[in-house]
Amino acid sequence: DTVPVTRALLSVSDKTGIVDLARSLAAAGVELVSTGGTAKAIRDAGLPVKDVSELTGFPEMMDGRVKTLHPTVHGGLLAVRDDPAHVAAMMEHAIGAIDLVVVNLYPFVKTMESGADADTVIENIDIGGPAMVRSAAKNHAWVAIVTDPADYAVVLDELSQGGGTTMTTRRRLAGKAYMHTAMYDGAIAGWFHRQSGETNQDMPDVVELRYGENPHQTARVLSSASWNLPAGLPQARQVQGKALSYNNYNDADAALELVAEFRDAGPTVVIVKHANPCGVATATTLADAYDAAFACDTVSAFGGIIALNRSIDAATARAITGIFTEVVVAPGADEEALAIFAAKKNLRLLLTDGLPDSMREGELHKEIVGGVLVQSRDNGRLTDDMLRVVTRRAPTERELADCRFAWTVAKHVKSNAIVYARDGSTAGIGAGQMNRLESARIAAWKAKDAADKAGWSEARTTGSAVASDAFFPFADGLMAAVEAGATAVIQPGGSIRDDEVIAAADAAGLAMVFTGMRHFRH
Ligand code: 93A
Repeated sequence: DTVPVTRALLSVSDKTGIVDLARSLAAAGVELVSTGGTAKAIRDAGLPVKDVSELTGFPEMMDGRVKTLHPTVHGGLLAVRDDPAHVAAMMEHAIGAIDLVVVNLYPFVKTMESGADADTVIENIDIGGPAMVRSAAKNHAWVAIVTDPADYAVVLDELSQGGGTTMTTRRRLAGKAYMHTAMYDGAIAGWFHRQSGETNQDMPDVVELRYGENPHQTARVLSSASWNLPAGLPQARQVQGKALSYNNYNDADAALELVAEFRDAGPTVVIVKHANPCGVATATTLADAYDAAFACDTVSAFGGIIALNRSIDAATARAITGIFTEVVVAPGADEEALAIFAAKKNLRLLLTDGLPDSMREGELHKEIVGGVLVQSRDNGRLTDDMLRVVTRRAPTERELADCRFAWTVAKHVKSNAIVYARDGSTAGIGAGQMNRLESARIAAWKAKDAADKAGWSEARTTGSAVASDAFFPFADGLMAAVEAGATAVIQPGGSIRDDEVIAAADAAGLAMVFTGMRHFRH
């Protein structure tokens, strides 16, 4: 499967190493064919080279837009050399085979990043180059395609050893070639997407961040229209404040994802710290929702990340700026609100293009040693027919509404998650503990602490509904909720001790519903 190289076509924008390559190829007796600028570079070095226009019988024309787009070139690249019909066609039309193609493309990304005008950027969309790359890569059974100067040595090495390129190398180079054109088209698609003005025009596809989760880690954020992602933080318009850090992105995304669950609900505010919500509320006005969310945990809310499900008004902006907040994300803000935020120079304000669909398809990736774990997004949605009342007492309408609310929030809390809610507002959140009992206790303790700080006579867990992201393995976690004053429980069910847990709930007069679905988030 070694294919000798008799003729090579060289057409490169990045001319790094091309003359050396041409010299070695010429020395090995390879005939060189080349496009204008590349041919000149080779000729200037005193090496023999044939112009592609001599092959095609056409001059390079239309500012070089049409140089290699010709059957003589593509026939020479695509012909199956042991197919008699292909060989006959080559003979009939005087098409000579091309065994090696060295191409790299017009510098689209460099031109775009230099701030060039649209006409210049468009002129740097390579057409003939990718066509040759793809033709040669398709026909890698006969043709070697090199798109990276780093591979020149590999090809020369093989030529010097056995007089031809090996199938193993040609196959590898073909894969690399398609990746090259795919990335190239992805960058072009991204540029067009941004031109349409729907997104932040300043946002390149890759933004280097100062550091990662910790200062000794490197980080960047990628955004690409070609990945078919919904508009999120990378495309949001940042109105003010310093550039977002890695942790800002991570936390703000957690807040945005949670508030997106309330896209069609009343005014809703989410406050996030370290990727966990520390207060979530839905109310009649956005300012009331903020107050209720803030009241859930006034300590953690300091330096928090806030996401809102509708355009921010002045009253809400005033409330938010009452304490130090890192990031605010919302679909919009009115003039008065913008002016209020402007006085807080350090606050990063991001306006998104609406809210993402919380039920959209998508995959989550996590590196593990030796591989990558991939799962689909947690799009489990609670519907009425899933709810099963397991206690003697059924929840009241208000309890059921709070159960649903707490359940939605719990989906976005790291496991083990326990969320108390009352009247459309979280009352206490327990996150990330290694056992459920501790999460239940922490959530209740935090609710009590909030009540003490606010001077309320009782914690808001009194009369609340409590959601658990997975089943209570024992009755103890449930009893902690009873002690905190919860009157209704929503949980998946499915423990071998469900009977014990249900009996404990009945004994305490609780109403409990099973969902049959859990929301682990690790
Ligand atoms: O303008 S093109 O899209 N039309 C073509 O027919 C064509 N053929 C090669 N661009 C074309 N190329 C590109 O020209 C190659 O991909 C390479 O990047 C560049 C090399 O031009 P030169 O040899 O004149 O510097």
